[in-house]
Amino acid sequence: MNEDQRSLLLSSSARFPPPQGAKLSYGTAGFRADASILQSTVYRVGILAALRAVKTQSVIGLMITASHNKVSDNGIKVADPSGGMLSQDWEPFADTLANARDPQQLVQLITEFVENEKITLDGSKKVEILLARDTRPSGESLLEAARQGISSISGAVALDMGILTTPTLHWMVRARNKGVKASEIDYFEQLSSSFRNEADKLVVDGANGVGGEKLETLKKMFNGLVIDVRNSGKEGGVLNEGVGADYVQKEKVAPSGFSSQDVGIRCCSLDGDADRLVYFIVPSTSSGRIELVDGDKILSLFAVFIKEQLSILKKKRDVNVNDGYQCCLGIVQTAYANGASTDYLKQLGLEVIFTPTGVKYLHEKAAQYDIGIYFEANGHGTILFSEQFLQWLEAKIAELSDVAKGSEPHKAAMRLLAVTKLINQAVGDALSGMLLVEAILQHMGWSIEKWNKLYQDLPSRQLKVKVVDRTAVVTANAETVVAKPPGIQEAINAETAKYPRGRCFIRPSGTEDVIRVYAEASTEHAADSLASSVAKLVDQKLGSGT
Ligand code: NG1
Ligand code: ZN
Repeated sequence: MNEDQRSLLLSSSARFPPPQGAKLSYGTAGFRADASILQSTVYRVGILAALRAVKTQSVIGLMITASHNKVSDNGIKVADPSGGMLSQDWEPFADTLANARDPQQLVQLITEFVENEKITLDGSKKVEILLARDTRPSGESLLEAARQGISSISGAVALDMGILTTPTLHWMVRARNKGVKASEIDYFEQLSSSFRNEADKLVVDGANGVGGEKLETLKKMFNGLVIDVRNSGKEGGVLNEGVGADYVQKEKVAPSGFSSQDVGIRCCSLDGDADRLVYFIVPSTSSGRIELVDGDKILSLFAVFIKEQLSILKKKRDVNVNDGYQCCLGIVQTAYANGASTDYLKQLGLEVIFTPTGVKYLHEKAAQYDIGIYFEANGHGTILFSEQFLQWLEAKIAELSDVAKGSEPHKAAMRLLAVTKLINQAVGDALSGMLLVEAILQHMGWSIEKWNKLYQDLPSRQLKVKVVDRTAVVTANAETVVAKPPGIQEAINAETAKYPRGRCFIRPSGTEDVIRVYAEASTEHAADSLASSVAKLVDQKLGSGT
């Protein structure tokens, strides 16, 4: 590192002292904390993003958001050149950088890292970092901190994309690196042009965040589907408070702004940065619980649809389309997937794989298939198509358009092509996922009730427990068992064995300072009781005793 670069870093970092006594970690989805302590972290992630851009000689993205968390929180995550999450082998560097004590140590760490990674910092090549933020009030000043981090690396240029949904930023990074049109309007056009729907109605809870606002623009770009956006943030409600996908999924109640007048209408909720989506059915009485149609059911709907199109394509009826190509379809879930969904998918003959929580793991796994469908129960997920599959599909369409235009296999191939265009290939995206759900329901002629009856969820309950040190809990087997501290897993097993169809696991959250407890059993009462007895157990063994 030359002297100019060194002094640039020393002087800028002196303006961003780290918070005292806070240990920061990149976690499940980037850094997250109370916005008031994030300036230094965000500045440092700006540096990291610039280094990543120089290393890969590609466009990198930085998103400032705390997703479904409360409005006073914020966070930052990095989008890699593919549009996916930051490569996991750079996460340890993100952690050490964020926790560096002072400018000298920070520069020392960067010097060592660039040497190891063989990154040349002479500013000879310009690299771009796209910056965006959600609607949180702290976003603007944090974005400025990120910009200052970026400009501390010579040759790195920050481009402010303004307020965007998280998936839009990821999509833009991917598009820019592919050299195709990459503005927000291009994103809206890609979604709207691949979407067909006849007159129908959908009510969307925008979580008082960026998604509702963007949907108002997007919905003007297509005909047919009538979308009523509630909680768009303009009515004065607070982000994620009593609204949004996380609230609806965890509490299993209707978000504010919904009432018994919405009975019989399809409703869905986005989260604060519009990368999660859940549907729900409003109960006819005000005290009743909603019928939740969660990420697992969205996944199941997508899986059924894709499987059907593939099997139409394989049939030899109208034309010989069976060229021996075996499309490998994989379904990726986490331990939070409702047991009934996994049973259902397996019973369809599908291959179901589990990864730890966090879309970075699910995405990575799904990318190993020709078609990989992944979803977290909370509604974060997408469908990935391999290059090989896309080439095969295009060749198939060309062939069928010649010899069997308008045949069932031709139509099935065209439907699959439309899905590849509509669904976000970079990351889970509530807006594109929602349009795909709408298109599939229309194609199948299904109501939300019919869709919801694909299988019946097992009752489940999620709780969180504050502990002294959440890192004391180490899990194994895709987070389904506790490896450390000793004795806890045995105690969980003993509790679980008391309940028919009981299943229970605990894990440290990657985004909050808590241990999460998940329990499932044959009745609501049993799921509640299993969750609370395990939560008590965790509190006894690991809590502060207060
Ligand atoms: P943590 O806090 O690690 O459980 C939560 C979600 C994840 C994922 C991340 C990122 C649950 C149980 N966990 O992670 O699935 O969405 O936030 O937003 O919903
Ligand atoms: Zn989110």
